[in-house]
Amino acid sequence: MTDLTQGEAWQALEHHAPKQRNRHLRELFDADSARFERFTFRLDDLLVDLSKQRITGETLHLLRELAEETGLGEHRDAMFAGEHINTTEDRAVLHVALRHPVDRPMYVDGENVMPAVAEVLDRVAAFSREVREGERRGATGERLTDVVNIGIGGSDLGPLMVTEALWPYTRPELRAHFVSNVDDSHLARVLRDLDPARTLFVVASKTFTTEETMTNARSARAWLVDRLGEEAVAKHFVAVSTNGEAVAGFGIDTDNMFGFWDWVGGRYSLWSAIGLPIALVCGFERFRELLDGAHAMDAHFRTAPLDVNLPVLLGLVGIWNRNFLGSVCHAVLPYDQRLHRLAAYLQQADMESNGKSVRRDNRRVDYTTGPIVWGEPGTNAQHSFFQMIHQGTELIPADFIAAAKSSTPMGDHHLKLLANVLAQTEALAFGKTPEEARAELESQGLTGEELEALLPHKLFGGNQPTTTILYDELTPFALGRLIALYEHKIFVEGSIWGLNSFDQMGVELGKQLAKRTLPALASGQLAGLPAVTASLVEEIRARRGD
Ligand code: G6Q
Repeated sequence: MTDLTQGEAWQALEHHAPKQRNRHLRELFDADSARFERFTFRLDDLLVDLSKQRITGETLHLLRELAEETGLGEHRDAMFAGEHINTTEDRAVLHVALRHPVDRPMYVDGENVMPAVAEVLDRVAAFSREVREGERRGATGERLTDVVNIGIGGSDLGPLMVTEALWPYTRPELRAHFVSNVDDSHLARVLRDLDPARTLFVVASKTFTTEETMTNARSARAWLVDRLGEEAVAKHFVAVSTNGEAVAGFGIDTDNMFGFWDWVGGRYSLWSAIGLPIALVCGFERFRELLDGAHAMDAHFRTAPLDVNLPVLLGLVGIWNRNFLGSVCHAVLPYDQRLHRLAAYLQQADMESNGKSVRRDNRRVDYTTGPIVWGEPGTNAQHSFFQMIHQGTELIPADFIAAAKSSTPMGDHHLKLLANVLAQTEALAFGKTPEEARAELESQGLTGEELEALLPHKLFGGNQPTTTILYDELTPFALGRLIALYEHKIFVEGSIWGLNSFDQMGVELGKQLAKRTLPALASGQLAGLPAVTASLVEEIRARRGD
Protein backbone atom coordinates (compact mmCIF):
# COMPACT_ATOMS: atom_id res chain seq x y z
CA MET A 1 0.00 0.00 0.00
CA THR A 2 1.11 3.58 -0.61
CA ASP A 3 1.26 6.26 2.08
CA LEU A 4 -1.84 7.77 0.51
CA THR A 5 -4.19 4.83 1.03
CA GLN A 6 -2.59 4.03 4.39
CA GLY A 7 -2.97 7.55 5.67
CA GLU A 8 -5.45 8.40 8.37
CA ALA A 9 -7.59 10.70 6.22
CA TRP A 10 -7.88 8.18 3.37
CA GLN A 11 -8.81 5.45 5.80
CA ALA A 12 -11.42 7.69 7.41
CA LEU A 13 -12.87 8.43 3.98
CA GLU A 14 -12.96 4.70 3.17
CA HIS A 15 -14.93 4.26 6.34
CA HIS A 16 -17.24 7.19 5.61
CA ALA A 17 -17.91 6.32 1.95
CA PRO A 18 -20.19 3.23 2.23
CA LYS A 19 -22.66 5.21 4.31
CA GLN A 20 -22.67 8.02 1.76
CA ARG A 21 -23.01 5.68 -1.20
CA ASN A 22 -26.42 4.64 0.06
CA ARG A 23 -27.70 8.14 0.61
CA HIS A 24 -29.75 9.85 -2.05
CA LEU A 25 -29.47 13.54 -2.87
CA ARG A 26 -33.20 13.76 -2.14
CA GLU A 27 -32.49 12.68 1.39
CA LEU A 28 -29.57 15.07 1.77
CA PHE A 29 -31.69 18.02 0.65
CA ASP A 30 -34.63 16.93 2.83
CA ALA A 31 -32.34 16.75 5.83
CA ASP A 32 -30.89 20.22 5.39
CA SER A 33 -32.90 23.17 4.18
CA ALA A 34 -29.75 25.31 4.10
CA ARG A 35 -27.87 22.86 1.89
CA PHE A 36 -27.59 25.26 -1.05
CA GLU A 37 -26.05 28.02 1.12
CA ARG A 38 -23.84 25.54 2.97
CA PHE A 39 -22.28 24.10 -0.15
CA THR A 40 -22.15 27.14 -2.40
CA PHE A 41 -18.83 28.97 -2.60
CA ARG A 42 -18.01 32.26 -4.26
CA LEU A 43 -15.23 34.42 -5.62
CA ASP A 44 -16.62 37.79 -6.72
CA ASP A 45 -19.30 36.96 -9.32
CA LEU A 46 -18.12 33.36 -9.70
CA LEU A 47 -20.33 30.87 -7.89
CA VAL A 48 -19.52 27.19 -7.43
CA ASP A 49 -22.52 25.22 -6.23
CA LEU A 50 -21.55 21.85 -4.77
CA SER A 51 -24.90 21.25 -3.09
CA LYS A 52 -25.85 18.62 -5.68
CA GLN A 53 -22.68 16.65 -5.03
CA ARG A 54 -23.10 13.58 -2.83
CA ILE A 55 -21.26 15.12 0.07
CA THR A 56 -21.97 16.18 3.62
CA GLY A 57 -20.10 18.54 5.90
CA GLU A 58 -18.23 15.52 7.22
CA THR A 59 -17.20 14.45 3.71
CA LEU A 60 -15.69 17.86 3.02
CA HIS A 61 -14.01 17.89 6.40
CA LEU A 62 -12.36 14.52 5.78
CA LEU A 63 -11.34 15.54 2.27
CA ARG A 64 -9.73 18.69 3.64
CA GLU A 65 -7.81 16.53 6.09
CA LEU A 66 -6.64 14.45 3.15
CA ALA A 67 -5.41 17.63 1.45
CA GLU A 68 -3.56 18.66 4.58
CA GLU A 69 -2.11 15.23 5.24
CA THR A 70 -0.77 14.99 1.68
CA GLY A 71 0.85 18.43 1.87
CA LEU A 72 -1.27 20.12 -0.79
CA GLY A 73 -0.54 23.62 0.57
CA GLU A 74 3.22 23.05 0.54
CA HIS A 75 3.12 21.60 -2.96
CA ARG A 76 1.10 24.58 -4.22
CA ASP A 77 3.55 26.99 -2.58
CA ALA A 78 6.45 25.11 -4.18
CA MET A 79 4.85 25.65 -7.60
CA PHE A 80 4.44 29.39 -7.02
CA ALA A 81 8.01 29.57 -5.67
CA GLY A 82 9.37 28.22 -8.96
CA GLU A 83 10.66 24.98 -7.47
CA HIS A 84 11.26 22.11 -9.87
CA ILE A 85 8.01 20.30 -9.15
CA ASN A 86 8.11 18.72 -12.61
CA THR A 87 10.49 16.18 -11.16
CA THR A 88 10.95 13.79 -14.09
CA GLU A 89 11.97 16.65 -16.38
CA ASP A 90 13.63 18.64 -13.58
CA ARG A 91 11.73 21.83 -14.41
CA ALA A 92 9.79 24.54 -12.66
CA VAL A 93 6.07 24.83 -13.44
CA LEU A 94 5.37 28.52 -13.56
CA HIS A 95 2.61 29.30 -16.04
CA VAL A 96 1.19 31.42 -13.20
CA ALA A 97 4.04 33.89 -13.85
CA LEU A 98 2.65 34.52 -17.33
CA ARG A 99 -0.42 36.19 -15.87
CA HIS A 100 1.26 37.75 -12.84
CA PRO A 101 1.44 41.57 -12.64
CA VAL A 102 4.67 42.30 -14.49
CA ASP A 103 6.02 44.67 -11.84
CA ARG A 104 5.97 42.00 -9.12
CA PRO A 105 8.83 39.48 -9.17
CA MET A 106 8.53 35.71 -9.56
CA TYR A 107 11.59 33.53 -9.49
CA VAL A 108 12.90 30.46 -11.24
CA ASP A 109 16.34 29.28 -10.14
CA GLY A 110 17.02 32.58 -8.42
CA GLU A 111 16.16 34.65 -11.49
CA ASN A 112 13.23 37.05 -11.62
CA VAL A 113 11.41 35.94 -14.78
CA MET A 114 8.98 38.85 -14.89
CA PRO A 115 11.13 41.22 -17.01
CA ALA A 116 11.37 38.53 -19.71
CA VAL A 117 7.61 37.85 -19.47
CA ALA A 118 6.93 41.59 -19.78
CA GLU A 119 9.23 41.92 -22.76
CA VAL A 120 7.47 39.17 -24.73
CA LEU A 121 4.05 40.56 -23.78
CA ASP A 122 5.12 43.99 -25.04
CA ARG A 123 6.17 42.44 -28.34
CA VAL A 124 2.88 40.53 -28.60
CA ALA A 125 1.03 43.79 -27.86
CA ALA A 126 2.98 45.75 -30.47
CA PHE A 127 2.76 43.09 -33.15
CA SER A 128 -0.95 42.49 -32.69
CA ARG A 129 -1.65 46.22 -32.73
CA GLU A 130 0.34 46.69 -35.94
CA VAL A 131 -1.50 43.87 -37.71
CA ARG A 132 -4.90 45.00 -36.46
CA GLU A 133 -4.29 48.58 -37.52
CA GLY A 134 -2.94 47.62 -40.90
CA GLU A 135 0.56 48.99 -40.20
CA ARG A 136 2.03 45.55 -40.75
CA ARG A 137 0.89 44.19 -44.09
CA GLY A 138 1.58 41.33 -46.46
CA ALA A 139 4.30 41.24 -49.11
CA THR A 140 2.05 42.87 -51.73
CA GLY A 141 0.92 45.64 -49.39
CA GLU A 142 -2.47 44.08 -48.66
CA ARG A 143 -3.95 44.13 -45.18
CA LEU A 144 -3.65 40.82 -43.29
CA THR A 145 -7.13 39.42 -42.78
CA ASP A 146 -6.53 35.77 -41.89
CA VAL A 147 -4.30 34.30 -39.19
CA VAL A 148 -3.49 30.60 -39.52
CA ASN A 149 -2.10 29.04 -36.35
CA ILE A 150 -0.11 25.92 -37.15
CA GLY A 151 0.44 23.92 -33.97
CA ILE A 152 -0.85 20.87 -32.16
CA GLY A 153 -1.74 19.79 -28.62
CA GLY A 154 -0.87 22.54 -26.19
CA SER A 155 0.14 24.78 -29.10
CA ASP A 156 -3.35 24.54 -30.58
CA LEU A 157 -6.12 23.64 -28.15
CA GLY A 158 -5.79 26.67 -25.87
CA PRO A 159 -5.77 29.47 -28.46
CA LEU A 160 -8.41 27.62 -30.48
CA MET A 161 -10.74 27.22 -27.50
CA VAL A 162 -10.22 30.84 -26.39
CA THR A 163 -10.63 32.49 -29.80
CA GLU A 164 -13.87 30.55 -30.25
CA ALA A 165 -15.06 31.58 -26.78
CA LEU A 166 -14.19 35.23 -27.32
CA TRP A 167 -15.65 35.60 -30.81
CA PRO A 168 -17.91 38.51 -29.75
CA TYR A 169 -14.65 40.43 -29.14
CA THR A 170 -13.35 39.78 -32.66
CA ARG A 171 -14.10 41.58 -35.88
CA PRO A 172 -15.17 39.92 -39.08
CA GLU A 173 -12.27 41.35 -41.10
CA LEU A 174 -9.62 39.52 -39.04
CA ARG A 175 -10.20 35.80 -38.67
CA ALA A 176 -8.32 32.99 -36.92
CA HIS A 177 -7.90 29.51 -38.37
CA PHE A 178 -6.22 26.53 -36.76
CA VAL A 179 -4.39 23.71 -38.47
CA SER A 180 -3.16 20.93 -36.23
CA ASN A 181 -3.66 17.50 -37.80
CA VAL A 182 -0.97 16.03 -40.05
CA ASP A 183 -3.90 14.77 -42.13
CA ASP A 184 -3.55 16.89 -45.28
CA SER A 185 -7.27 17.56 -45.37
CA HIS A 186 -6.90 19.89 -42.39
CA LEU A 187 -4.46 22.25 -44.08
CA ALA A 188 -6.10 21.83 -47.50
CA ARG A 189 -9.50 22.77 -46.10
CA VAL A 190 -8.16 25.96 -44.49
CA LEU A 191 -5.99 27.03 -47.43
CA ARG A 192 -8.73 26.51 -50.00
CA ASP A 193 -10.52 29.68 -48.97
CA LEU A 194 -7.52 31.89 -48.24
CA ASP A 195 -5.80 34.61 -50.22
CA PRO A 196 -2.03 34.21 -49.66
CA ALA A 197 -1.51 37.97 -49.92
CA ARG A 198 -3.73 38.47 -46.87
CA THR A 199 -2.67 35.48 -44.79
CA LEU A 200 -0.37 35.43 -41.76
CA PHE A 201 0.92 32.06 -40.57
CA VAL A 202 1.84 31.62 -36.92
CA VAL A 203 3.94 28.49 -36.51
CA ALA A 204 3.46 27.60 -32.85
CA SER A 205 5.70 24.93 -31.43
CA LYS A 206 7.57 24.95 -28.17
CA THR A 207 10.16 22.50 -29.48
CA PHE A 208 9.87 23.35 -33.20
CA THR A 209 10.44 19.68 -33.94
CA THR A 210 6.89 18.28 -33.69
CA GLU A 211 6.25 16.21 -36.79
CA GLU A 212 2.69 17.35 -37.48
CA THR A 213 3.48 21.03 -37.04
CA MET A 214 6.67 20.98 -39.07
CA THR A 215 4.98 19.04 -41.88
CA ASN A 216 2.07 21.50 -41.98
CA ALA A 217 4.41 24.50 -41.70
CA ARG A 218 6.54 23.30 -44.62
CA SER A 219 3.48 22.70 -46.80
CA ALA A 220 2.02 26.10 -45.88
CA ARG A 221 5.35 27.71 -46.72
CA ALA A 222 5.47 25.95 -50.09
CA TRP A 223 1.88 27.12 -50.81
CA LEU A 224 2.83 30.70 -50.06
CA VAL A 225 6.15 30.64 -51.94
CA ASP A 226 4.40 29.12 -54.95
CA ARG A 227 2.03 32.07 -55.10
CA LEU A 228 4.04 35.02 -53.82
CA GLY A 229 7.69 33.97 -54.04
CA GLU A 230 10.39 33.24 -51.48
CA GLU A 231 10.80 36.83 -50.31
CA ALA A 232 7.17 36.89 -49.09
CA VAL A 233 7.96 34.43 -46.27
CA ALA A 234 9.32 37.15 -43.96
CA LYS A 235 6.05 39.10 -44.12
CA HIS A 236 3.74 36.10 -43.83
CA PHE A 237 5.37 33.80 -41.28
CA VAL A 238 6.04 34.29 -37.59
CA ALA A 239 6.97 31.67 -35.01
CA VAL A 240 6.20 31.07 -31.36
CA SER A 241 8.81 28.79 -29.85
CA THR A 242 11.53 28.21 -27.30
CA ASN A 243 13.89 26.95 -30.02
CA GLY A 244 15.41 29.91 -31.85
CA GLU A 245 17.89 27.79 -33.78
CA ALA A 246 15.21 25.57 -35.31
CA VAL A 247 13.07 28.62 -36.10
CA ALA A 248 15.97 30.20 -37.99
CA GLY A 249 16.66 26.86 -39.68
CA PHE A 250 13.09 26.81 -40.97
CA GLY A 251 13.65 30.21 -42.57
CA ILE A 252 11.81 32.47 -40.14
CA ASP A 253 13.85 35.45 -39.00
CA THR A 254 14.17 35.31 -35.20
CA ASP A 255 13.02 38.96 -35.21
CA ASN A 256 9.68 37.43 -36.12
CA MET A 257 9.82 34.92 -33.29
CA PHE A 258 8.06 35.19 -29.96
CA GLY A 259 9.72 33.21 -27.21
CA PHE A 260 8.68 31.37 -24.11
CA TRP A 261 10.43 29.15 -21.61
CA ASP A 262 10.87 25.55 -20.54
CA TRP A 263 8.94 26.26 -17.31
CA VAL A 264 5.78 26.68 -19.38
CA GLY A 265 4.22 23.28 -20.11
CA GLY A 266 2.56 22.90 -23.52
CA ARG A 267 -0.95 22.42 -22.12
CA TYR A 268 -0.46 25.41 -19.83
CA SER A 269 0.92 27.70 -22.50
CA LEU A 270 -2.04 29.68 -23.86
CA TRP A 271 -1.02 32.48 -21.47
CA SER A 272 2.37 32.82 -23.16
CA ALA A 273 3.10 33.97 -26.71
CA ILE A 274 1.20 30.81 -27.73
CA GLY A 275 -1.78 33.10 -27.13
CA LEU A 276 -0.65 35.36 -30.02
CA PRO A 277 -3.68 34.44 -32.20
CA ILE A 278 -5.92 35.53 -29.32
CA ALA A 279 -4.22 38.91 -29.12
CA LEU A 280 -4.37 39.22 -32.91
CA VAL A 281 -8.07 38.59 -33.36
CA CYS A 282 -9.41 39.93 -30.04
CA GLY A 283 -6.88 42.70 -29.41
CA PHE A 284 -4.12 42.77 -26.81
CA GLU A 285 -6.34 44.51 -24.21
CA ARG A 286 -8.71 41.54 -24.25
CA PHE A 287 -5.76 39.15 -23.97
CA ARG A 288 -4.54 41.11 -20.94
CA GLU A 289 -8.02 40.82 -19.37
CA LEU A 290 -7.87 37.08 -19.93
CA LEU A 291 -4.52 36.99 -18.10
CA ASP A 292 -5.91 39.17 -15.31
CA GLY A 293 -8.84 36.80 -14.83
CA ALA A 294 -6.46 33.87 -14.52
CA HIS A 295 -4.34 35.85 -12.09
CA ALA A 296 -7.38 36.56 -9.90
CA MET A 297 -7.87 32.79 -9.62
CA ASP A 298 -4.14 32.28 -8.95
CA ALA A 299 -4.29 34.76 -6.09
CA HIS A 300 -7.37 33.05 -4.69
CA PHE A 301 -5.83 29.57 -5.01
CA ARG A 302 -2.65 30.75 -3.35
CA THR A 303 -4.21 32.53 -0.39
CA ALA A 304 -7.78 31.40 0.34
CA PRO A 305 -8.19 28.91 3.20
CA LEU A 306 -8.68 25.36 1.94
CA ASP A 307 -12.31 25.21 3.06
CA VAL A 308 -13.38 28.08 0.77
CA ASN A 309 -10.75 27.65 -1.92
CA LEU A 310 -12.61 26.97 -5.18
CA PRO A 311 -10.02 24.89 -7.06
CA VAL A 312 -9.29 22.96 -3.88
CA LEU A 313 -12.98 22.22 -3.36
CA LEU A 314 -13.45 21.13 -6.98
CA GLY A 315 -10.38 18.91 -6.76
CA LEU A 316 -11.49 17.35 -3.48
CA VAL A 317 -14.95 16.62 -4.85
CA GLY A 318 -13.28 15.11 -7.94
CA ILE A 319 -11.28 12.79 -5.67
CA TRP A 320 -14.40 11.91 -3.70
CA ASN A 321 -16.31 10.94 -6.85
CA ARG A 322 -13.42 9.06 -8.40
CA ASN A 323 -11.86 7.23 -5.47
CA PHE A 324 -14.72 6.85 -3.04
CA LEU A 325 -17.90 6.76 -5.13
CA GLY A 326 -16.21 4.94 -8.02
CA SER A 327 -16.91 7.19 -11.00
CA VAL A 328 -14.73 6.62 -14.05
CA CYS A 329 -15.48 9.80 -15.92
CA HIS A 330 -16.21 13.47 -15.56
CA ALA A 331 -18.50 15.36 -17.94
CA VAL A 332 -17.88 19.01 -18.77
CA LEU A 333 -21.12 20.60 -19.94
CA PRO A 334 -20.87 24.30 -20.72
CA TYR A 335 -24.29 25.78 -21.39
CA ASP A 336 -22.55 28.18 -23.68
CA GLN A 337 -21.96 27.63 -27.38
CA ARG A 338 -18.90 29.86 -27.17
CA LEU A 339 -17.30 27.19 -24.95
CA HIS A 340 -17.83 24.44 -27.50
CA ARG A 341 -14.13 23.51 -27.41
CA LEU A 342 -13.79 23.65 -23.62
CA ALA A 343 -14.27 19.92 -23.12
CA ALA A 344 -11.63 19.15 -25.76
CA TYR A 345 -9.28 21.61 -24.08
CA LEU A 346 -9.89 20.11 -20.64
CA GLN A 347 -9.49 16.60 -21.96
CA GLN A 348 -5.88 17.44 -22.62
CA ALA A 349 -5.38 19.57 -19.53
CA ASP A 350 -6.77 16.89 -17.23
CA MET A 351 -6.03 13.57 -18.91
CA GLU A 352 -2.49 14.43 -20.01
CA SER A 353 -1.77 15.76 -16.54
CA ASN A 354 -3.33 13.11 -14.34
CA GLY A 355 -3.73 10.09 -16.63
CA LYS A 356 -0.83 8.36 -14.89
CA SER A 357 -0.18 5.33 -12.73
CA VAL A 358 3.30 6.02 -11.35
CA ARG A 359 3.75 8.46 -8.51
CA ARG A 360 6.26 11.23 -7.94
CA ASP A 361 8.04 8.83 -5.57
CA ASN A 362 8.37 6.40 -8.54
CA ARG A 363 6.01 3.81 -7.05
CA ARG A 364 2.88 2.51 -8.76
CA VAL A 365 -0.41 3.79 -7.49
CA ASP A 366 -2.82 1.45 -5.71
CA TYR A 367 -5.84 3.67 -6.33
CA THR A 368 -7.53 5.14 -9.37
CA THR A 369 -6.25 8.46 -10.78
CA GLY A 370 -7.50 10.91 -13.43
CA PRO A 371 -11.00 10.31 -14.81
CA ILE A 372 -12.03 10.21 -18.47
CA VAL A 373 -13.02 13.78 -19.28
CA TRP A 374 -15.58 14.44 -21.98
CA GLY A 375 -18.44 16.72 -22.83
CA GLU A 376 -20.29 18.92 -25.25
CA PRO A 377 -22.18 22.16 -24.87
CA GLY A 378 -25.74 22.16 -23.58
CA THR A 379 -28.42 22.14 -24.69
CA ASN A 380 -27.09 20.10 -27.66
CA ALA A 381 -25.80 17.36 -25.37
CA GLN A 382 -29.29 16.89 -23.96
CA HIS A 383 -30.34 15.66 -27.40
CA SER A 384 -27.52 13.13 -27.60
CA PHE A 385 -25.85 11.46 -24.62
CA PHE A 386 -27.92 12.79 -21.71
CA GLN A 387 -30.10 9.69 -21.96
CA MET A 388 -27.21 7.73 -20.49
CA ILE A 389 -26.61 10.17 -17.64
CA HIS A 390 -30.28 10.01 -16.70
CA GLN A 391 -30.97 6.31 -17.09
CA GLY A 392 -27.71 4.46 -17.79
CA THR A 393 -25.70 2.35 -15.37
CA GLU A 394 -22.67 4.61 -14.82
CA LEU A 395 -22.10 7.20 -12.15
CA ILE A 396 -21.39 10.34 -14.21
CA PRO A 397 -20.37 13.44 -12.27
CA ALA A 398 -20.82 16.56 -14.38
CA ASP A 399 -20.02 20.26 -14.32
CA PHE A 400 -22.73 22.58 -15.62
CA ILE A 401 -21.15 25.90 -16.60
CA ALA A 402 -23.19 28.99 -17.42
CA ALA A 403 -23.20 32.77 -17.58
CA ALA A 404 -26.18 34.61 -16.08
CA LYS A 405 -26.15 37.04 -19.01
CA SER A 406 -25.56 36.60 -22.70
CA SER A 407 -23.02 38.83 -24.46
CA THR A 408 -25.14 38.64 -27.62
CA PRO A 409 -28.70 38.86 -26.27
CA MET A 410 -31.49 37.85 -28.59
CA GLY A 411 -35.10 37.42 -27.45
CA ASP A 412 -35.47 34.86 -24.67
CA HIS A 413 -32.74 32.48 -25.89
CA HIS A 414 -30.60 32.91 -22.83
CA LEU A 415 -33.39 32.38 -20.32
CA LYS A 416 -34.31 29.18 -22.13
CA LEU A 417 -30.68 28.09 -21.94
CA LEU A 418 -30.56 28.78 -18.20
CA ALA A 419 -33.89 27.07 -17.58
CA ASN A 420 -32.32 23.95 -19.02
CA VAL A 421 -29.30 24.18 -16.70
CA LEU A 422 -31.56 24.32 -13.68
CA ALA A 423 -33.93 21.65 -14.98
CA GLN A 424 -31.19 19.18 -15.84
CA THR A 425 -29.26 19.51 -12.59
CA GLU A 426 -32.53 19.13 -10.70
CA ALA A 427 -33.55 16.07 -12.72
CA LEU A 428 -30.12 14.50 -12.30
CA ALA A 429 -30.17 15.07 -8.55
CA PHE A 430 -33.71 14.08 -7.69
CA GLY A 431 -34.80 11.84 -10.55
CA LYS A 432 -38.40 10.65 -10.78
CA THR A 433 -39.71 8.16 -8.21
CA PRO A 434 -42.10 5.26 -8.96
CA GLU A 435 -44.87 7.19 -7.21
CA GLU A 436 -44.30 10.26 -9.35
CA ALA A 437 -44.03 8.24 -12.55
CA ARG A 438 -47.16 6.25 -11.70
CA ALA A 439 -49.18 9.39 -11.00
CA GLU A 440 -48.02 10.88 -14.27
CA LEU A 441 -48.99 7.80 -16.29
CA GLU A 442 -52.36 7.64 -14.55
CA SER A 443 -52.98 11.26 -15.37
CA GLN A 444 -52.39 10.31 -19.01
CA GLY A 445 -55.15 7.71 -18.69
CA LEU A 446 -52.96 4.60 -18.46
CA THR A 447 -53.99 1.72 -16.18
CA GLY A 448 -53.40 -1.96 -15.49
CA GLU A 449 -50.84 -4.00 -17.41
CA GLU A 450 -50.14 -1.25 -19.86
CA LEU A 451 -49.16 1.11 -17.05
CA GLU A 452 -47.10 -1.53 -15.22
CA ALA A 453 -45.17 -2.37 -18.40
CA LEU A 454 -44.27 1.23 -19.11
CA LEU A 455 -43.56 2.27 -15.53
CA PRO A 456 -39.96 0.97 -15.19
CA HIS A 457 -38.97 2.82 -18.36
CA LYS A 458 -40.28 6.09 -16.96
CA LEU A 459 -38.21 6.02 -13.77
CA PHE A 460 -35.22 8.28 -13.19
CA GLY A 461 -32.85 7.13 -10.47
CA GLY A 462 -31.38 10.59 -9.94
CA ASN A 463 -28.48 10.88 -7.48
CA GLN A 464 -26.09 11.85 -10.30
CA PRO A 465 -23.71 14.40 -8.80
CA THR A 466 -23.37 17.77 -10.50
CA THR A 467 -21.56 21.02 -9.84
CA THR A 468 -23.06 24.24 -11.13
CA ILE A 469 -20.54 26.93 -12.06
CA LEU A 470 -22.16 30.30 -12.65
CA TYR A 471 -20.79 33.79 -13.40
CA ASP A 472 -22.22 37.05 -14.69
CA GLU A 473 -21.01 37.03 -18.29
CA LEU A 474 -18.35 35.27 -20.34
CA THR A 475 -15.93 38.18 -20.59
CA PRO A 476 -12.22 37.61 -21.27
CA PHE A 477 -11.64 38.08 -17.52
CA ALA A 478 -14.29 35.49 -16.60
CA LEU A 479 -12.89 33.04 -19.15
CA GLY A 480 -9.33 33.40 -17.83
CA ARG A 481 -10.59 32.84 -14.31
CA LEU A 482 -12.57 29.76 -15.37
CA ILE A 483 -9.63 28.15 -17.17
CA ALA A 484 -7.32 28.80 -14.22
CA LEU A 485 -9.96 27.31 -11.91
CA TYR A 486 -9.71 24.07 -13.85
CA GLU A 487 -5.92 24.19 -14.11
CA HIS A 488 -5.64 24.41 -10.34
CA LYS A 489 -8.33 21.81 -9.79
CA ILE A 490 -6.19 19.45 -11.87
CA PHE A 491 -3.17 20.46 -9.79
CA VAL A 492 -5.03 19.68 -6.56
CA GLU A 493 -6.06 16.23 -7.73
CA GLY A 494 -2.62 15.38 -9.12
CA SER A 495 -0.96 16.63 -5.97
CA ILE A 496 -3.12 14.47 -3.68
CA TRP A 497 -2.69 11.45 -5.96
CA GLY A 498 1.07 11.98 -5.64
CA LEU A 499 1.51 12.39 -9.41
CA ASN A 500 3.76 14.62 -11.46
CA SER A 501 1.00 16.35 -13.42
CA PHE A 502 3.47 18.14 -15.67
CA ASP A 503 5.12 15.53 -17.84
CA GLN A 504 3.50 13.42 -20.56
CA MET A 505 5.74 10.41 -21.14
CA GLY A 506 2.76 8.34 -22.22
CA VAL A 507 2.66 10.08 -25.59
CA GLU A 508 6.18 8.95 -26.57
CA LEU A 509 5.79 5.29 -27.51
CA GLY A 510 3.31 5.90 -30.31
CA LYS A 511 5.54 8.67 -31.70
CA GLN A 512 8.56 6.34 -31.75
CA LEU A 513 6.65 3.59 -33.50
CA ALA A 514 5.21 5.99 -36.08
CA LYS A 515 8.75 7.14 -36.92
CA ARG A 516 9.75 3.54 -37.49
CA THR A 517 6.61 2.70 -39.47
CA LEU A 518 6.76 5.64 -41.89
CA PRO A 519 9.75 4.32 -43.90
CA ALA A 520 8.10 0.89 -44.03
CA LEU A 521 4.95 2.41 -45.53
CA ALA A 522 6.99 4.47 -47.97
CA SER A 523 9.36 1.72 -49.13
CA GLY A 524 7.73 -1.60 -48.28
CA GLN A 525 10.79 -2.56 -46.24
CA LEU A 526 9.15 -4.60 -43.49
CA ALA A 527 12.18 -5.81 -41.52
CA GLY A 528 11.84 -5.24 -37.79
CA LEU A 529 8.08 -4.75 -37.80
CA PRO A 530 5.82 -7.06 -35.80
CA ALA A 531 3.91 -9.41 -38.11
CA VAL A 532 0.59 -7.74 -37.47
CA THR A 533 1.91 -4.29 -38.40
CA ALA A 534 3.74 -5.71 -41.43
CA SER A 535 0.50 -7.29 -42.67
CA LEU A 536 -1.34 -3.98 -42.43
CA VAL A 537 1.55 -2.16 -44.16
CA GLU A 538 1.27 -4.59 -47.07
CA GLU A 539 -2.49 -4.23 -47.18
CA ILE A 540 -2.23 -0.43 -47.29
CA ARG A 541 0.53 -0.41 -49.90
CA ALA A 542 -1.51 -2.73 -52.12
CA ARG A 543 -4.57 -0.48 -51.88
CA ARG A 544 -2.48 2.58 -52.68
CA GLY A 545 -0.92 0.81 -55.67
CA ASP A 546 2.59 1.15 -54.18
C1 G6Q B 1 1.34 19.48 -23.74
C2 G6Q B 1 2.10 18.54 -24.53
C3 G6Q B 1 1.77 18.54 -26.00
C4 G6Q B 1 2.49 19.59 -26.81
C5 G6Q B 1 2.41 19.21 -28.28
C6 G6Q B 1 3.04 20.22 -29.17
O1 G6Q B 1 1.49 19.66 -22.57
O2 G6Q B 1 3.43 18.72 -24.27
O3 G6Q B 1 0.39 18.62 -26.28
O4 G6Q B 1 1.95 20.84 -26.56
O5 G6Q B 1 2.99 17.95 -28.46
O6 G6Q B 1 4.39 20.39 -28.85
P1 G6Q B 1 5.21 21.56 -29.48
O7 G6Q B 1 4.64 22.85 -28.99
O8 G6Q B 1 6.62 21.37 -29.02
O9 G6Q B 1 5.08 21.46 -30.97
